[in-house]
Amino acid sequence: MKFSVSGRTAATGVAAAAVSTVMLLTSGSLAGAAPAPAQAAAPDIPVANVKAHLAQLQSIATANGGNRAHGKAGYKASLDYVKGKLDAAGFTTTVQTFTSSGSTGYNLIADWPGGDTDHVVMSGSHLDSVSAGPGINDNGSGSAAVLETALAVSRAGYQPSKHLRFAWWGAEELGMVGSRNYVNSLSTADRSKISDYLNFDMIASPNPGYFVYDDDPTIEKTFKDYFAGLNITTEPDTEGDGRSDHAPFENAGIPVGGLFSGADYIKTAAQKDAWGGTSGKAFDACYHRSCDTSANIDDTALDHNSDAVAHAVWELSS
Ligand code: DTR
Ligand code: CA
Ligand code: ZN
Ligand code: ZN
Repeated sequence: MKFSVSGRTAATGVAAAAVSTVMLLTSGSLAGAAPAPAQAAAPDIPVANVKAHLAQLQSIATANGGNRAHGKAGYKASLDYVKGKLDAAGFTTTVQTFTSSGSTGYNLIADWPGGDTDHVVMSGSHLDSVSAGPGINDNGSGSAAVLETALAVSRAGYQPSKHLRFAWWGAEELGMVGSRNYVNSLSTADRSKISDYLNFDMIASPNPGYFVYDDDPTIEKTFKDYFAGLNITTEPDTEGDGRSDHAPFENAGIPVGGLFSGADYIKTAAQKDAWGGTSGKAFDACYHRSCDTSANIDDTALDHNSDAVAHAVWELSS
């Protein structure tokens, strides 16, 4: 695995010992106000901002053969878009490369300077789509929510006690390839420094459910308490066990959690009573299809889940 730091490729030898290669603090002014105290509550995440990122990802797919899949131009263009926003906001970004199915894959890692690097709260989402379509819900929604949360950290000048790291994974659709490469590239010591890994993969399904990963109990409670405060019922995400980028972290013994709004499973009558929408229909009928476009998004679910991402990041890192 190679590491490219802010456009320069730091050709390294064996990846295993190189995970903490030189990370060049990127230029770019911090847009935030005076640093926010660690215990401050998370800000509201403007859903309009999240939707603007989704519009950009849709445009990128449209301009690149209709998808943002691993090994295609649309994926790298998506990564360049996200990286540009983060570099401008003062993050230290690193692009990790790997090879899968004969093509180069890319992970984007963004570290927010400050905080105790022996205790890292990490949030991630896969940025790739399937080749059948633009992947706006799967998983532009998670990628855009994590991006806007990172930008909110910058705007707030947030300085939590723990270190914040954000990631956008390549080649999840090929079997969590990018995230597995990242975890495998970490030394045992660096793995042990990640106190929480939060995963967001499909969080704006058009017929949404509100599912919370039932893996680490502290992370699960953080999300469940947040939604309880909104009087929104949640259910444990049992569908997704082992099916997204939290799996390599969990297999390495790292506490994981996350949110999910549903895929091709069918919403029951009881779930319709709790969440609205349509029973007897899939949570996302465009899952892995060409119709997973900007029109395939429920704005309310996107808003609530984006705010929940920020809440958990603030809560777990303070
Ligand atoms: N977002 C899916 C992986 C996934 C996560 N949770 C579930 C539940 C049911 C089906 C699939 C999934 C993907 O990237 O393919
Ligand atoms: Ca919001
Ligand atoms: Zn998928
Ligand atoms: Zn996905």
